[in-house]
Amino acid sequence: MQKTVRLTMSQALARFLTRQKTEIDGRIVPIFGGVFAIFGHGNVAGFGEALYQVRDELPTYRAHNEQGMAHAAVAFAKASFRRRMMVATSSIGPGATNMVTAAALAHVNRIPVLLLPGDVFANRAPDPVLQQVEDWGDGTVSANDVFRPVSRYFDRITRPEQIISALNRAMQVLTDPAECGPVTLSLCQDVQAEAFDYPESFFAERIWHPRRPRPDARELDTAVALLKAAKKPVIIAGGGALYSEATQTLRSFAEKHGIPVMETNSGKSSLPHDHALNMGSVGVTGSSASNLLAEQADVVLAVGSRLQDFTTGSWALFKADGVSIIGLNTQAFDAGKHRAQPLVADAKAGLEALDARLGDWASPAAWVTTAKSAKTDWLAAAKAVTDPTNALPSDAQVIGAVHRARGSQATLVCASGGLPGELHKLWQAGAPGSYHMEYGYSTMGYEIAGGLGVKLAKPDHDVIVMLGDGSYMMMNSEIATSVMIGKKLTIVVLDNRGFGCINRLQMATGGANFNNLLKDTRHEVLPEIDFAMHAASMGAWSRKVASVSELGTALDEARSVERTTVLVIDTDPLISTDAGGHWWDVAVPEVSVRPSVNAARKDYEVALKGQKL
Ligand SMILES: Cc1ncc(C[n+]2csc(CCOP(=O)(O)OP(=O)(O)O)c2C)c(N)n1
Ligand SMILES: [Mg+2]
Repeated sequence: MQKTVRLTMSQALARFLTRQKTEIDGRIVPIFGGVFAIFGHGNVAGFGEALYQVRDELPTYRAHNEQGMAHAAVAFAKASFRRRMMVATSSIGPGATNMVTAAALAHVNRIPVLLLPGDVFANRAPDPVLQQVEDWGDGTVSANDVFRPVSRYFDRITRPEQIISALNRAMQVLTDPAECGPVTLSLCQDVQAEAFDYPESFFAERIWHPRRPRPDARELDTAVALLKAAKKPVIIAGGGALYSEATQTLRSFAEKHGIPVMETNSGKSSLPHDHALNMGSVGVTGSSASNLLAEQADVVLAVGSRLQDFTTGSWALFKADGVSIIGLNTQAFDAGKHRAQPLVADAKAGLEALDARLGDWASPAAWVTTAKSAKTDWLAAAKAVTDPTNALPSDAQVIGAVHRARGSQATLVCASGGLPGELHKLWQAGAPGSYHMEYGYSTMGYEIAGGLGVKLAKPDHDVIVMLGDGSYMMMNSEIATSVMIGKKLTIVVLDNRGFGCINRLQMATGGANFNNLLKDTRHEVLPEIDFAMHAASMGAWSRKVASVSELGTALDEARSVERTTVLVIDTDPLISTDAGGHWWDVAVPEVSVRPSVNAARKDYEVALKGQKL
C-alpha cells in the first residue's frame, strides 16, 4: 500500500513547492525563492492559509499590485539566470488579470515564473461568484483563460488530485531551457480547500539541474564548415549566453578564433565592456562599431538570441551578399528563424563543440584590426555624449553621471522609454548579469518592481533602477514594498515631462507633436508632478537634483542610506544619441494630408528596400 497523507489541495501544493530544490555552486537550495501574494476571496482561505503553514521555509511577501509583484517574480528569475524562480498568487478576477501583462513579459523573455491565480468555483454552486466573468456560450471559460496564449503551460485545477500531474509538468517546463516561461495553474476556489489522500512520495525532495543539450552532429558539421570559410565572422550574444552561464566559454572562443562580439539588450554584460573584442550594443540601438562589422559580416553566429527587430535592424542590418546566420539556441523555433542555419544546443555546450572542431582556425587578422579600430572610434563618440554638462541634461549625460558615481559593479535595471536604447549603447557593464534590461516586452512599469526582484535575488548588490517619468507614473507602488521588506533600491527618475521617446518617434515619422509630452496633451492644468515628494510619502529617502553634478553628490550621499532612495532629475525630452544606431521598421502612412508624413513615407520606402525577407 502506498503511504498517503490527507491534505487540502492548497496544503499539498505549498508543501510540494518547499520540496523542490536546485544546486547552486555545490549547495542545495530551494528552487523557489518565495511567493508574492495578494489575497482576496479567491485565495485567502485556501492557498493563503496553506502559505502560512510553510512561511518559514517558503517566505510570502505582500506586494501592492499584482502586475508589479509578478514583474518582481520574473525579475528574480532573470537575475538568477533562470536557476531559481518565484511564485505569484492572486485572487480571482481583477487580481488574476492584473498578472496577465507579467505573464506576457515572461513569455516573450523566456523567463520561468509560477503564476497561481484563483479561479471560479469548480462546483459552480454559488455562480456567479463575486468577480466571475460569465460566458453564456461556453461554461468552461473564466477570465483566467486570458493566460492561455501567454503561458508556456496552462492548467485549471478542478479536482485536488490533478496537481500531482500538473505540478510535475509545471516543473518540467519551468526548468527546461528551451521550453521555459510562465506556468499558470488556475486554482478553482473550492478545490483549493478540498482534501485528498496524497501519496507521500509526491512530497519527496527533488533536485532540478539545468539541462545542457548538445548539438546534433549534422548541424554541427554545417556550422563548422560555415565558420571555417568565414572571412568576416561576428558573434551576437543574446540573453541565452547569460542564462547558460556561457560567458567564460564565449570569451575564450572569441579570443581564440578572432571573432568580434556584439551584444543584444538582453545579452549585454556577456563580456565586460572593456574587453577588446566587445564591440558593444548591436542593431537599432547599436554602437557604430558593432553595426559597421555587422553590415560587412559574412557569417553571424547568434548565441542565445531571439533575433528580434532591434537586434537585426528589422532585418536590414546584415548587408553582405550571401551572409549566413548560425542560430545557436536551445529552442529550435529561435535557432531556425529567418532560415538561419540551426545549431540547436545549449550556448555553452554549443560553443564548446564548435571550438573542439574549429581547432586553431581563426579569422583573418585584418578583421580583428578593423574591429579594434572601430571600437576606439565608438568609445570616443560615447564619451562625448556622456561627459558632464551644466545645461538641462540628456539621458546620456545622466547615464554618464550614474556610472561615474556607482561604476560597473552596480546592477542596472531598466525596461522602457528612451533609456533602454541609450543604456544599450552607453552603459559600461561589468560582471555577467550586472545589466538587467527587460527589452523583450519593454513594459512600462517593470523597472521598480523588477528592481525589487533583482534585489531579492542579489541582496548584496548595489541595485540601480533608471526610469522615465512616464514609467514611474504607470507603476511605482513597489517602492513601498521595497521599504517595507528592507530591500534597498537606488532609483533614478528622469523627468522630461512626458513620453519623450514616442514623441521623438512621432516627429521622425512626420507626425505632429501630439499626445506624448504633457505640454502637447489636451489639458486644463499642466501637471507639475513632484516625484521626490511622492516617493518620500511611500517611505523612500528622496531628493530632487538640479544638475548632473548634484546628481553625482546625491548618489554618493544615498550610498549610506539604508532604505530605498529616489533621485529625480529634469532632462531634455528632445535629445537622444545620434552616434551609432540603425534604421527601425515603423510603418509610416502611405497617404496623408501632412507634407511631413509624405516626406517620411518617401524615406521609409527607400529604407524598406534594404530589408532582407
Ligand atoms: C505598458 C506600456 N505602455 C505603452 C508603451 C509604449 N511606450 C514605450 S515608451 C513610452 C513612453 C515612456 O515614457 P517615459 O517613461 O517618460 O520615458 P521617455 O520616453 O520619456 O524616456 C510608451 C508610451 C510601453 N512600452 N509599455
Ligand atoms: Mg519621460
